[in-house]
Amino acid sequence: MTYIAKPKLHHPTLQTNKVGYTRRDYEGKVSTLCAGCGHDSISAAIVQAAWELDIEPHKVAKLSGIGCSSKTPDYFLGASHGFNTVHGRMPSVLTGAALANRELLYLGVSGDGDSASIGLGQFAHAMRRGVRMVYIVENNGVYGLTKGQFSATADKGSKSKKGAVNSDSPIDLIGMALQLGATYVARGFSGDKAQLVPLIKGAIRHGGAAFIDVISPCVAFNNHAGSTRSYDHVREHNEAVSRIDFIDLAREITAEPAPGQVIELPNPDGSLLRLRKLHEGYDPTDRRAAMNLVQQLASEGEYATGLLYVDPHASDLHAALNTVDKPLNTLQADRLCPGAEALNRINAGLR
Ligand SMILES: Cc1ncc(C[n+]2csc(CCOP(=O)(O)OP(=O)(O)O)c2C)c(N)n1
Ligand code: SF4
Ligand SMILES: [Mg+2]
Repeated sequence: MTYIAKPKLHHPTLQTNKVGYTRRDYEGKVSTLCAGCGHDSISAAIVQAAWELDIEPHKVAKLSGIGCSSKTPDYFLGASHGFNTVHGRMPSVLTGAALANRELLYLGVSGDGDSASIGLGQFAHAMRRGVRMVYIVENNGVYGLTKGQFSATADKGSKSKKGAVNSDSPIDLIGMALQLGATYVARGFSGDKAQLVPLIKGAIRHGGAAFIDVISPCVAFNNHAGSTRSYDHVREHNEAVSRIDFIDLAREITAEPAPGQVIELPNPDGSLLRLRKLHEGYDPTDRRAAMNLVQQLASEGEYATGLLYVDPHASDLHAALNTVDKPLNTLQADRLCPGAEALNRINAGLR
């Protein structure tokens, strides 16, 4: 409950990370979501990833839309910047913020209703423009906040809690992100934290648009037999294509996994993604192969999870627009005003 304040006192022996924070410093308010909601597990994974990566909380901006999922930024990274936008509009507000200040880490949190219905256009343009962000959709197949209507990602033929059958074809945000040019595309499951934390860490260190679709069961409205987003169904149909290890800059690489089944991909900052391939011959740097595999597994009723595609040389919107290398609010008059001579030249060029 948000009115219950978390105790501020920490045990003096709590472990701190390299920037001096304990894991608790990355938490937010007490969650108001239903007990057992998958979204709370995703918040916990974000807390874990940010703490382990030694991210300074004041250097993060978390933005969301409207929905139970979009409420979650209140429950993690309490000392970070936050903005709760209008339903489906997180990507455009985030794009503006990211262009104004390129030094923050941008976390966009959304729901399947927020991103696959009202915000579908916004989602598409953020992906195709390569806005550098971690875009997480907490995908439960329903509009949880408005009491369980099917969302646009609900599978055709799946049943609502009251027994209604969904007659519409689902939108697969993973397939769309791949097609639209996202450079880091992953799917996780809120019930598999061991897989989700490294997926989030890899996305944080990625140099472009990173999209993670996290299947996150809604225990209130979509956790029954006949639902394809229930904990039981997802556990039975979860097909991991890879196991990902995230190796930070200074971490020593210890046990060597078997060669042939391992791919090592460097991030722009020198940290490393190490993927154990679980699918024979699968190449996570081949966009078309990723699209084929995702579709093939979907036609068999399986969810492909893990890091599905990554472009280790991704660039972002700032590079495409050749923007200034400093946050706009730090620019002084000498950089903001080019002077009369330069203005005259520009004006002359437009005549
Ligand atoms: C412009 C607008 N239209 C509709 C709504 C009503 N509404 C609130 S949340 C929501 C859907 C939320 O679903 P999702 O994004 O999947 O989040 P969840 O609650 O399932 O996590 C809707 C339709 C709204 N708040 N604003
Ligand atoms: S209604 Fe569903 S999505 Fe919303 S908090 Fe409850 S379990 Fe989670
Ligand atoms: Mg939803």
